[in-house]
Amino acid sequence: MSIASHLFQSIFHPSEITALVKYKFFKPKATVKIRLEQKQKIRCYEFLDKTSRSFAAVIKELDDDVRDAVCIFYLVLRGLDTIEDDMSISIEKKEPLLRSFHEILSQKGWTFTKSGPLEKDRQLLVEFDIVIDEFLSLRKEFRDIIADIAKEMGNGMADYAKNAAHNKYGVQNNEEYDKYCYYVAGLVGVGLTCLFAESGLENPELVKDTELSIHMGLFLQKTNIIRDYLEDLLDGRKFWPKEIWSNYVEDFSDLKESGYETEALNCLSAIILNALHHAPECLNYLNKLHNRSVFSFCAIPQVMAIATLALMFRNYDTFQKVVKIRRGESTKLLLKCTNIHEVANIFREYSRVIIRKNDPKDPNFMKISVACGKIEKWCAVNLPVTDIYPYSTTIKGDLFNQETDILLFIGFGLLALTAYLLYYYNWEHFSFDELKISNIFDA
Ligand code: D61
Ligand code: MG
Repeated sequence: MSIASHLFQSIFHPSEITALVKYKFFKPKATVKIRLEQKQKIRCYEFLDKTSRSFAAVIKELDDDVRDAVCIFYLVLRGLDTIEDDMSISIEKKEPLLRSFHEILSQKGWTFTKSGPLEKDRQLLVEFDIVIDEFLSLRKEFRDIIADIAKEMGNGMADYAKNAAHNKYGVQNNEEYDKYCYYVAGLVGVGLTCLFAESGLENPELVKDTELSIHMGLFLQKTNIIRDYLEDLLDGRKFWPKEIWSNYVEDFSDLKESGYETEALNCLSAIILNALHHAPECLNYLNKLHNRSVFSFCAIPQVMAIATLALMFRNYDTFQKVVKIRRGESTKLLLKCTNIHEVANIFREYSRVIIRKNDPKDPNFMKISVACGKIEKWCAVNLPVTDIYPYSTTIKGDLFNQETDILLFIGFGLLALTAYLLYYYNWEHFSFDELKISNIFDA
């Protein structure tokens, strides 16, 4: 989508328009300086852009000391996940590949060309020898952290992949749900904390608090799992635990069927409630960080996750398509993620969005109030009094506060631009073909 359509989506949210303009034209972009002869490293950063749009941006903003290690960590695990996700690879081939992936990392020249043709990241494995070379050029401490996580994750993924019941019936109970999320995302949090500590950017004490690192991953992964209900179901995967959905429907696929709207929305509340329990612990983790670049790197995905949960909450679209926050909204959040006060305020504002949408007829009404109350409490205990507003001022109702100024500013700006264009193009010879809105913004 072009910037013009992102601006259009935010037409009734002037602060988002300001954020989009600020981000596009005024924010200095991260420049990863790589010497031209370091062709393999350049290729790795190209892969990072190709395989992850959301994580690529935050990884590139990290300080030099840790950026390459995190980039390679990402590509290694994306490679592993591409094998895990590929339904065209038989379990006989998949299991040993997943279990030995940490050893493959030191086999120079190893590539994998047998991914299914539709696998979106298959090229990464086709050129995996490049990732291996870059992995081997990292210092030993970083290599050990990455290999240890790949070993545990690969074995965890293999256990699930060969579990026939898991493949047929999906995740059964909440314990299994947490365990699966631990392998695929909690461990990423653990590995990242080790990389930050090893690079000297963060306090090594953080490594000891493994549970906090795990919560960071679980909050992100569970948000993805909730959001991807339909996509995963169509691919034959069921990550929502049966312990939750069986309270509402007989069959997991009923959630999307007409006639089950109330059950679906109540079930959605239950699974969002489960994810919300991680939120205060994520704030605890973020509160312990010192380095500015590490902080933004960790906080941005978390803030996007709580915004996505708030958008999905009691929103039936979740069962019909992939619900996404507007680009303007995500850009606004991204620009705000500079310190714990801003981030905690964002968490609190979205928890208030959830509270506003909460329905007394929902069986989880009380539990949701309590979970949101815990976020409020975190803020009350940890933020200075000056940060506590009685009511949200920046997310809802934004047309009637300080943002009216911004709206006026943009209105006048557009008026001035139109006047200038009319003058420039000479009104008498004016032809609409020459004025392509998208070109103006893309320039
Ligand atoms: C701080 C900052 C970022 C964090 C964090 C703490 C803790 C955990 C995570 C990021 C990981 C969150 C994963 C959420 C997205 N889920 C997936 O990508 C699923 O695959 C999981 C296995 C591969 C993990 C790859 C990964 C992801 C993010 C990273 C990273 C590695 C390394 C460094 C930084 C961020 C999902 O993938 C679907 C897909 O193909 O897109 C799946 O298969 O379930
Ligand atoms: Mg996967």
